[in-house]
Amino acid sequence: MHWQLQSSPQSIDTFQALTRIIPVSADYFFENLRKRLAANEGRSPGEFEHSYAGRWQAFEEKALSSIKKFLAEIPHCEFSAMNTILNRLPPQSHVQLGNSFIVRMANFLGAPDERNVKVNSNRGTSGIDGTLGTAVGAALATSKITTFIAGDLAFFYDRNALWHKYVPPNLRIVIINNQGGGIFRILDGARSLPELDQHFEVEHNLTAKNTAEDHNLSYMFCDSAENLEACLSEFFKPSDKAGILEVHTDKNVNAETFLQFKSIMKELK
Ligand SMILES: Cc1ncc(C[n+]2csc(CCOP(=O)(O)OP(=O)(O)O)c2C)c(N)n1
Repeated sequence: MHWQLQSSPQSIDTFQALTRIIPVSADYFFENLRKRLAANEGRSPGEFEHSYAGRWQAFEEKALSSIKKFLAEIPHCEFSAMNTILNRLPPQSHVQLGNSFIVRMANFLGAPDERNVKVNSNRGTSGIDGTLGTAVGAALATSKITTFIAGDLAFFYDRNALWHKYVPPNLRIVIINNQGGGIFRILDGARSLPELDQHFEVEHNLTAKNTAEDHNLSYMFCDSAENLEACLSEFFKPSDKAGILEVHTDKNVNAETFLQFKSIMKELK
């Protein structure tokens, strides 16, 4: 069964598996579910809350400490770079995530709560098109630093979004450049196909340097953890123009590191 809790009656059935829409808020639903389940078993609602939330939190802590240990041991790669970037985002700033592996990494790692960062994304049906255009619009609608984080293909697909006179100075673009569609090197199925390099990953050697020059944006390049730290100290400073930070990573190291991460997470179960 797949129940959806939502106040609007409109059906959004992403996975084509919806069996019921319950038109109430999640808070209302869970509060009442807990009371009723407790009453059925002759227990107090507090007891229910305690055992479930406690188990969840214990598991969360276990996962967080494994992720922390893993991040401390891995070489420079997209996972470590993403973690560094998320942890250096200016407090109260806005983030716009590109699709493909970027949004998945952000989902695994999370932005630190204490930074109170607002995270947006065109998740939709995972299109890598149009995300830079959305980020430019989002940055125009606020004076806060708005950081767009995307893979190289998503960035290059949509670089014409910078071709006008209104690119705002609060926009920061981080490109994690693994020279192609890196996600296909880690997806089961695609990664073992003979067409992987040429037709899925579509390797290239572009950098964003010329695009930055074309549109008068500042440009930084880094390819190590040390460079990245140094660049980030400058990158988020207020400036009179938008900027691009390009982070190069090695596709094979990325794939190995992610598979290692996956096996660590599986062992947690
Ligand atoms: C408009 C569009 N075309 C094609 C795809 C298929 N696709 C999914 S991920 C991906 C590669 C994305 O590469 P990149 O943005 O560099 O991110 P990475 O996979 O390296 O994280 C492609 C082409 C898509 N999702 N959307």
